[in-house]
Amino acid sequence: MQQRMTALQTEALAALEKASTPKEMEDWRVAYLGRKGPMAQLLRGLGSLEPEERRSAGALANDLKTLLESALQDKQASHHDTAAAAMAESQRIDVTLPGRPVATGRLHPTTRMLRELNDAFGAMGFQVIEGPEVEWDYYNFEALNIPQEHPSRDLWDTLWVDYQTKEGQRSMLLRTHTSPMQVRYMEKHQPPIRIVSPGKVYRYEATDATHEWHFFQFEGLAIDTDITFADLKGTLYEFARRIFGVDRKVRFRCDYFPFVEPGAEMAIDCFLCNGKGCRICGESGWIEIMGAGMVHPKVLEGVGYDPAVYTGYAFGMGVERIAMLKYGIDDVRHFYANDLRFLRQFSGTR
Ligand code: FA5
Repeated sequence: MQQRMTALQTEALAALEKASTPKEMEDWRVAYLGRKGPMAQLLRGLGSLEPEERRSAGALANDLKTLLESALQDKQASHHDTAAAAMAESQRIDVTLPGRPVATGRLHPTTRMLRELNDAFGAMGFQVIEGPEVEWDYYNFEALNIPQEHPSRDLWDTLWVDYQTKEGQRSMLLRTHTSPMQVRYMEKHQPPIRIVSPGKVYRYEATDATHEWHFFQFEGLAIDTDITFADLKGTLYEFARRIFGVDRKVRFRCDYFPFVEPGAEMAIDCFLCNGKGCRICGESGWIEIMGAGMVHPKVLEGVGYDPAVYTGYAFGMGVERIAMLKYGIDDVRHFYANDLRFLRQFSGTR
């Protein structure tokens, strides 16, 4: 019996020596320590021995079993250490290397300008509201006193969005200005009203240094009893002072918009030539930044307000034009050309 055990020990340890992968070690365990293996057979064979012999042989067999089990454990542990060391070596991280800089995002100049405008008018008591870019003809034109076939529709070259319904083809449009928000808001609210509405607008027109085919406008509307043109001018002077500082010159001139009466255009002296006349300002010395005026009685009646009781003013400015004046940008087409060299000059993140 003892000889069998010694032979088994020698053979098993020699076989374990050869096992080098976890799979081979597991195969070895099944072969030598498994239920059908020689160790199990040996233990079963103890039952046929005389009691005296059985006791000493049993102790030896248990010792052998413990020896083989711990030999396997040692082998598995040392394999694990070697594998971990190899992995640590192959995936080594050099903590002394300098880090890669993380690129910081910046706000687009239009976003910065919109936030400044919201802040300036917010401080003057205006509430900010937003509305849809795809709009009905009714809000973009009809309700603003611009009926079908009215020649003033030519002021805004329109991009149409046609779509099919069960009843046939219908048309919507990409709003040509933010003025539809005047009507949308007045329909749902009663005076007093003091709102501004920033948003994107689209026009089917050729581009140049001061004209894009899509740009942002910033609409303003105030309705109450006793609002006069002086309130409009006072508000816009205050806006110019807050955005451009006290030294900038402001000019109002008569202008025509079907939804205001009287109508005006506001211009700021050109940042590039300081009013002398250049390519940017079309040699006039002035850059037009907005249309404005007193809300037309027909627009008020259309939303159910009595023009004998309520008056109000409205204005709509070009946000990129304001940004051009404020930051000295000489071509509106830079804004959406996605040239990082241009965009990186605006470092603000607020
Ligand atoms: C309007 O769109 C009127 N809705 C403004 C208005 C509102 C008048 C309320 C009265 C009362 P206008 O088409 O002039 O008006 O555009 C307003 C401003 O948008 C212009 O002063 C200019 O600053 C800017 N703008 C107009 N066209 C372009 C363009 N193609 N590219 C960039 N900015 C433009």
